[in-house]
Amino acid sequence: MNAEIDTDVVIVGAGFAGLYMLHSVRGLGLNARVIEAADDVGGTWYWNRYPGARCDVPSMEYSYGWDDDLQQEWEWTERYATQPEILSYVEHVAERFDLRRDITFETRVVASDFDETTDTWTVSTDAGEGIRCRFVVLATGCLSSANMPDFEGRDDFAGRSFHTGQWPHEMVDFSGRRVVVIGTGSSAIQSIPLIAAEADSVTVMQRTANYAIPAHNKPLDPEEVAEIKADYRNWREKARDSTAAFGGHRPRMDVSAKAVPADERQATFEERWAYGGLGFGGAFNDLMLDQESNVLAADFFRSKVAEIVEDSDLAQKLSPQTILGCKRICVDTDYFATYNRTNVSLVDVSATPIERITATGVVVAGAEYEADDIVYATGFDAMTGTIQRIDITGRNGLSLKDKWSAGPLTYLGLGVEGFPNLFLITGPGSPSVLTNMIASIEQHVEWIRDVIGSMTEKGQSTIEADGDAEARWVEHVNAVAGLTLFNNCSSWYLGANVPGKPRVFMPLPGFPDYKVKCDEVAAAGYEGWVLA
Ligand code: FAD
Ligand code: N01
Repeated sequence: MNAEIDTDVVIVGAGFAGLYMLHSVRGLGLNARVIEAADDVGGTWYWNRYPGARCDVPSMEYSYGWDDDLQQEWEWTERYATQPEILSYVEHVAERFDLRRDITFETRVVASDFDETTDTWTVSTDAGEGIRCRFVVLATGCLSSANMPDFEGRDDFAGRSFHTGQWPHEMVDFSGRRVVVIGTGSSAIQSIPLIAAEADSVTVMQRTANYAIPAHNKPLDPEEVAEIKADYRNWREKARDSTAAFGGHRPRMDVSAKAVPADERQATFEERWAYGGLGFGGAFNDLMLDQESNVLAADFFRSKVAEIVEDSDLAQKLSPQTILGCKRICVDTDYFATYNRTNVSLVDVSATPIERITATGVVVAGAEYEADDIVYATGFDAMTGTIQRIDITGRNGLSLKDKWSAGPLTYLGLGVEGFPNLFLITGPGSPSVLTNMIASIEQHVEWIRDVIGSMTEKGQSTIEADGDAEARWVEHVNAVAGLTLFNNCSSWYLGANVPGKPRVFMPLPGFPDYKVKCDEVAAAGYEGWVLA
């Protein structure tokens, strides 16, 4: 059965997930090779260098918790770290744990084929290499394939074009330029205020108005940091007990928005708004479960937009009418106030979509908006897009693309029937993008590490999701999503941002229950998995 292998594990991707996976595999005494398309580590934080890019999960939480010396020694400077600071943290980790020696950069994995006669995978790269291994771990990221709308004439544009997720490494100077920004998601909301402060003019093309809560970003208070570091491990544990695996020290109010008097409700929303950040969504326990409660929060939000934006027509256009939180809530610094500037204007492209791009601008409803630069803040082919760009063939010639043609099917978001020894980190069917992703990544890496360790100890050669367990899991994920309001908008969680993509709610709400389930599965001898 055993064939010659080049390495025990091939890990695809060198972001937070791939790096911790590599370190963990080494800890088992096994070999691993990481293949990374970029020329260095960092993943998201390598690619997304647009102005204003920063995390919206507080830095003290948006960082690894698996090495106490690391978390004690690293000093974050702000409540929400900037992209350069997060990237230098990831680079520090790579250096500190000597990770780069097992990473092949500037190389893309294009295919992976399972050989049933030897129970091995051959991972093929665009450099023409075929790497034979026992296990493959896809640490390819949920938001790592840019969604570039196929506008007619896109390539005719004579100015500069940028996608926020593929931003150049050198500084981009917008001074004196007329800039069109397409999109109003998190990337746009972070970058628009900074671009507007520099550019001659900014024209924002908005298809759907969005919810953004003020960040109230600030330097970290050394006393607060010391307090957290004095008990960092427990502090992180507490965070992992909350729905989104962060903010555990400021939990969701355990009461319905409808159950409290209006003045109390208003005070709670005000307090959450003043504190800032994603915790606004946890003001009450039913904002994502009950439409009426959601409207109460959305009305409060719209009143804030009306307070900030001086032009009432503009405030109206910028006020979302969708379910709050149905698309990922954004966290901003001066986003709405930026529309009070005289050099910023908004074009509504919901009823009249962008018609085409010309050499000199963007055409909407027959009018051309002239531009020197176009910024595509149009998001990602999320969660499945990057995986589906690799030709993965499992047992009996089964291709993952075919298996997922109507939407992703997984067991626990960690594995897929027909694809033995192939693991996904933060795969569809797991909480992933609904959480502090570092927490989700660590939970997955540790689960995968433990199962590989256990198999190696017992001399087992394959693990594969059982078909019935997978079917039941997919049903469970759909049922949980069905209890929420998440299905009520055109979000990337549903694949709705990419034309032709199947509409299936991909992540699973609720980190703590999920984590318990994964632990129970492992404790029961990997229930729902077939080990051979
Ligand atoms: P990634 O960081 O995406 O890394 C995947 C790597 O795999 C990439 O480097 C890619 O080049 C490589 N790769 C993919 N396919 C191949 C292939 N075929 N061959 C070779 N290499 C390949 N999450 C939060 O929880 N909080 C936040 O505040 C937050 N902010 C974000 C801000 C931005 C701008 C974006 C885009 C995302 C943000 N996220 C945030 C989500 C973020 O993606 C995760 O937190 C985390 O960084 C993901 O790490 P990862 O290692 O799983 O994936
Ligand atoms: O992408 P998005 P993003 N014509 O998909 C519009 C994380 N992140 O890069 O809403 C016109 O959210 C699209 O319109 P609509 C975070 O998880 C975090 O901003 O589909 N417009 C939307 O407005 C986030 O959710 C941070 O109608 C088109 C925008 O483009 C995820 O990454 C920062 C269009 C895309 O928004 C993705 O965020 C950045 C078209 N054809 C990212 N196609 C933090 O703050 C798309 N759009 C931590």
